[in-house]
Amino acid sequence: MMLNMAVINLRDKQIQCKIVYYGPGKSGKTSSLIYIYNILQSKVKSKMVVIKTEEERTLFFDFFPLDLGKIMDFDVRIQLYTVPGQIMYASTRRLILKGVDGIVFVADSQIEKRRENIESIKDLEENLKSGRLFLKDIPLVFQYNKRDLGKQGVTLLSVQDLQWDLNRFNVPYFLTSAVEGYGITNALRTISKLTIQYVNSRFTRSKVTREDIHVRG
Ligand SMILES: Nc1nc2c(ncn2[C@@H]2O[C@H](COP(=O)(O)OP(=O)(O)O)[C@@H](O)[C@H]2O)c(=O)[nH]1
Ligand SMILES: [Mg+2]
Repeated sequence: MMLNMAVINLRDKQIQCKIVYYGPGKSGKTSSLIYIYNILQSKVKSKMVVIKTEEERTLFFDFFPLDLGKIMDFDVRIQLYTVPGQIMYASTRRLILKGVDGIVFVADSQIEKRRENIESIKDLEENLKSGRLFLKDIPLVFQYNKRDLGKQGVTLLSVQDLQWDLNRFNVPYFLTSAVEGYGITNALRTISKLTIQYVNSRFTRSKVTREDIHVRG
């Protein structure tokens, strides 16, 4: 059996976990990652890689969450990815979800984005299913983003509406602004903890054999 999960690097004694920022186009996924990249600087291991398409920036980088503990005896390295939201990039979204260990769903709080948020969470579930994964099994948190727009007179979805529409499994949610920079680190910290627990329990519960591990190095 191939475990569809974290990569172990035996030489460096690292386990690499993958967290994907998912959501509709323009909800603030890239902005959230850029914000995180800037505040994490000292812990960031790699350069940010930007995959620029005509309309969107998709990117990833990794960092060491040094204060969140180890998995077994291994150092944890977390990779953060965003997906492109546009319809034309459906295959890219599926690809980026391969081997996902945790998800931050970035919803756009603007009232006119209600349908797009709902469609995006359905799209997420379907894309996971095509990789034989189920949303209920994977660590997940929500960012209800762009809360700052309320001050500018933009009508926002209420937390209740967002919860009702999106958060079927009642996982943690955070009111965030990628522009003003609040809520985002809390969301990251929570998903990092949940992801480390999840990877840990999967490694310790299953009898891991060599084929289960994508050995690098
Ligand atoms: N007011 C406000 N604008 C935001 C926020 N997050 C992102 N944006 C803006 O929304 C647009 C799309 O953001 P981007 O991060 O590229 O969205 P992505 O498609 O989900 O990656 C950009 O113009 C951002 O500046 C937020 O929290 N508040
Ligand atoms: Mg983007």
